[in-house]
Amino acid sequence: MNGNLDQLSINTIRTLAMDAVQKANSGHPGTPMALAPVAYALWQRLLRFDPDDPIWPNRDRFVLSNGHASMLLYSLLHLAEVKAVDPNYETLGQLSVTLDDIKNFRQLGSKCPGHPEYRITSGVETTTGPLGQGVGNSVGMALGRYWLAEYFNKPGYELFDYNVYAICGDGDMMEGVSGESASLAGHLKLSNLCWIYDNNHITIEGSTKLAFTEDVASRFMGYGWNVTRVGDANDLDLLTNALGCFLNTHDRPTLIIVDSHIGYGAPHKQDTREAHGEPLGEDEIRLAKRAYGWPEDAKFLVPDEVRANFRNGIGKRGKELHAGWEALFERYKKDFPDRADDLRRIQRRELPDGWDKGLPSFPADPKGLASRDSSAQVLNVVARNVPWLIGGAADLAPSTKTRLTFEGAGDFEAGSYGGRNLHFGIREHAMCSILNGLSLTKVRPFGAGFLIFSDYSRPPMRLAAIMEIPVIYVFTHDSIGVGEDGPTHQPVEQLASLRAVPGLIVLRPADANEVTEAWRVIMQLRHEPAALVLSRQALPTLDRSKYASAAGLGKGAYVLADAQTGKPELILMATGSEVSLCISAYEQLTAEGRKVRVVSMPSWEIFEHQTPEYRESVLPGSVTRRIAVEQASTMGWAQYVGHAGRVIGMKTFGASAPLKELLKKFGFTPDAVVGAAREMLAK
Ligand SMILES: Cc1ncc(C[n+]2csc(CCOP(=O)(O)OP(=O)(O)O)c2C)c(N)n1
Ligand SMILES: [Mg+2]
Repeated sequence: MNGNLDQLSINTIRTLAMDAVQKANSGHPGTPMALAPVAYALWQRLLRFDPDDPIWPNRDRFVLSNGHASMLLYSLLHLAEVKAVDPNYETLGQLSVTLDDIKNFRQLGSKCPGHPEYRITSGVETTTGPLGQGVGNSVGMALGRYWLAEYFNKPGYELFDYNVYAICGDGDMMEGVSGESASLAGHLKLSNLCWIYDNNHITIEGSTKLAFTEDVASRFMGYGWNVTRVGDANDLDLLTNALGCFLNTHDRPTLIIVDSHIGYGAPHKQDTREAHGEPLGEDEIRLAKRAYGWPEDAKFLVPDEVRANFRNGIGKRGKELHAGWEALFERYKKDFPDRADDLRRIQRRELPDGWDKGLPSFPADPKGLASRDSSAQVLNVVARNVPWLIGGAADLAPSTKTRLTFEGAGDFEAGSYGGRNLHFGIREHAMCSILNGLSLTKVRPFGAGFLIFSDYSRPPMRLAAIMEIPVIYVFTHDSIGVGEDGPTHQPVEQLASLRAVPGLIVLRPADANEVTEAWRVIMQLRHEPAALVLSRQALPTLDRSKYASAAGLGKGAYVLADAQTGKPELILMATGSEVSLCISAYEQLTAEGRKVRVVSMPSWEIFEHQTPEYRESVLPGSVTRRIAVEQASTMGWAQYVGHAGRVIGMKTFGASAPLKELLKKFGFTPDAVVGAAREMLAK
């Protein structure tokens, strides 16, 4: 009888997906139909997940990297009766995904948006849809478990031993980020990681013969993975054996290649590209239901015994495992109260007490230091105070100065997973995708590289912003200040493009003390990713007894220097290295009797969060003579300088030359700024 119950449950997943896509008149029915048995075997027989508490810290993670197959996940969340969690991490008792949500698939307000979205739907571990990201995230989640285990587990207290499962398709396999991530996962021997590859030979344009004929198994064996095959996606026992093989592999990640038939059971659409992304049509649905032995005219049918089946399967197992873990944690709390408190804070994205103690303040110094160097000092203090701040660079730690150098910081390596310095290799895309996975694991991750190569990281950065997770990016070598490396390494349009990402906080501090304040702001973010943009070259440390305190950075922009008396005639505004340039121009103009204000503007986004009154006090509407100075694309500055204003920025790529010559060539000298100001004042 159980065989029938399995089949009935699998067909419930299939028909819910078919019906939801048909009703929405858009979506992807074929892959949920094909993968229903795969996901069912995993969820019912193996997954350690408590539907009553989908954020239990040691739950197994399930990632649907082929996010277009979202109805597969929504059906599972509904049938397993996963409960909703509110933003305060409280479970609400109600279902995360109701049958009505499924009936409103892809409609405004439904918990079932087109692609799975973390934060919208409890039980969705990460937002997927951009192919390759989910599997990239899964590496971060797996890596995160190793780190958490080193930090929290004690003899007799195996608090963290969860596994990470990711289902992926041909598209995920083709995207480079999956290769980067898999390479690193193999190198690190993350044996808690299992990818299940839906080898259906179909993508949007048709057969994979068009563009994808590589030997995936060989490739993954080359990465150091354990590779196994399931020749029939409908064979639950084969699937269970393959998953067992994963569980018994302790020295490497596992790839299970599953041969499946997209649109399984639909007589005219199975194995076709049409099954990928179009509703099947009422007639075809009826025929597929007939093939499943399903009532042909029933819609959104969930037999009672199927609900009971999930309750007795994943529901019962998850509840027991979770209860066992909670009992263990109760004892842990008594034996290791500090660590237990750390875990509570991590889960709520809270900082430890004293997280900001010892933050450096820097004395005035006309020569100064590069903001990457001041950041190195601040980061090392913060990281000592916040044990779960971990990260690394894409092979650029010596250049980005992001290495944690204090005693005990250590390196995260295969077989030695307690270190806090990660080594991503030259894989910017995977790095940021992995950072998302780490952040979803709730440790506080940072990743570093050259600002120019933020372009290689944009897809996961964008997803961090969509998911509202506080990933930290440290981007150095932020302008033509790079000098001799030339235009390939000199960012121009990167600042504007990062500022264009909704929710991403971009900070470009002007000197060492602004760097300290920037880290103070970044560490307190709980729902926004932040990009800290730093210079390679030295920046003068401004004399804060003469100019305003760097604490103004907390408001995004602040009046750094002002007219000696009365209202300013002109405002100079800048970020980063150009702030001290504006200060030089200010001193000269002030000596000439001009009334000038300098506004340091390290973060547009934070400034935009301030009250209209504060913004008006910094940039009064009545002062229309305004000049912005930034070694970057001028795009976006018009909103601050207005019609009468001017922007001194980059209109072309840079060039390879010593910095001094570049500054002259591109007009970033005190004389050029003073000249522009005089011209404007003469009008
Ligand atoms: C990065 C990215 N590029 C393109 C797309 C558009 N897209 C969505 S699904 C898909 C085909 C995916 O094929 P496969 O992974 O084999 O999925 P299947 O049809 O087998 O479910 C494409 C190109 C996307 N979602 N993400
Ligand atoms: Mg495919």
